[in-house]
Amino acid sequence: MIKESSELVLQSSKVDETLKSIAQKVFTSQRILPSEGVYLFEHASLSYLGVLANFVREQKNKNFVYFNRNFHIEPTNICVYTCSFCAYSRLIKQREEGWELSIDQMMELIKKYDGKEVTEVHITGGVIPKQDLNFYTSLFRAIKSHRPDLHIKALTPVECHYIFKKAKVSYEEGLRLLKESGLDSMPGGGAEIFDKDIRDKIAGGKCSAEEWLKVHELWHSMGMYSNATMLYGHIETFSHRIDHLERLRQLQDKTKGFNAFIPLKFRNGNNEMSDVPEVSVIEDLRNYAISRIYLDNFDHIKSYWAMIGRSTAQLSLNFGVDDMDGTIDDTTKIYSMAGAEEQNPKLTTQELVDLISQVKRTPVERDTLYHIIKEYSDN
Ligand code: V47
Ligand code: SF4
Repeated sequence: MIKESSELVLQSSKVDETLKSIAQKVFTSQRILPSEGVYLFEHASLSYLGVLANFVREQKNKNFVYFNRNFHIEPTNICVYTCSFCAYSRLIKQREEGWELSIDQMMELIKKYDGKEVTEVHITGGVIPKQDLNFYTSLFRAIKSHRPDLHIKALTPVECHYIFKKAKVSYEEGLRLLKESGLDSMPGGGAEIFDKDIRDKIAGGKCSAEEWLKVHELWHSMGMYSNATMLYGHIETFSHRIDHLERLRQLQDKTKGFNAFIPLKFRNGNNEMSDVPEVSVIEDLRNYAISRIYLDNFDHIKSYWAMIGRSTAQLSLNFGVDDMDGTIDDTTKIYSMAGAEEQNPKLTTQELVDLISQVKRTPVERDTLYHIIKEYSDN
């Protein structure tokens, strides 16, 4: 009889005892320790990680791979911060390449989708004084009064921290005002890497790890949901990655408010870290797999195809990933400016369905909160 891959993994004589004991934990749904997470990064082969991550993915999401119909609005690409990995931050010196959208201009973008089946607008970008708390509450009200069904996923703790401080309101009060004006959920950006030394080096000046986590915790305590990200593959070590995942896992234990975790591969185009080489696709897949294994309390791991490219995103579906983000419709510039393969990120629903079907998974269109809109079972 052909053996299950999980049995083969446990019986293989070529695999060391620590890896076998980690596999035993994963196959019996026990949580792995931070030291075991680091061990996986240092010692496990890609195929070994694939078997473990696939097991966890299947337990949580069966054969489903999710996507949604969304578009982005980036209100500005000018920023008071100067994160060294960001292709936007250089623009403060070169303002002629910058844009600053008014509420009316953003409403024009929203109106372009009138009559189209999109379910989510993702709004995030640089941070500038003009786009303050009042600006965002007015924007969200305008969107909701034009199109109440459109889910607004907007603003990271980086933007919240800045606009709340400027408006002299507490995090609690600021989040309450955003929720009242129509904010539905929060994207995962701005997390970068939580370790203080590395964060100070690459993203110094913006909100701290503790502040990022606090904003999400308070948002969750209001019954609201959000995502989490990790920027990897630059100057961090494997221990820094596990430290990041551990802090997310602890907060998720407390609140259960995170929907998805999205690893973001550092891209080195047009930024101050262009001398730092990008990691390989193998490393991307290993990182997806270990994230899936480690974050046992996150339902979804997303590969953001606009940043990683559609081929790697498709491959990642064999390494723990169950979500491919959305159609995007060529509405985001932050990755194309940083050198990502996808210079005009746009996929039709059919193209997403095909990418997912090709790896023999069931494509499922979802809304932002993972309610199923349509299952494409015939593909
Ligand atoms: O916080 C900026 C990252 C993030 C680079 O929640 C870079 O569904 C790599 O968070 N190389 C913003 N990454 C995007 C983001 C996101 C994207 C898609 C979906 C969701 C979601 C969230 O982009 C920033 C930063 O970590 N970033 N520059 C770069 N050169
Ligand atoms: Fe500004 Fe965000 Fe870029 Fe940092 S990553 S410079 S906060 S836009």
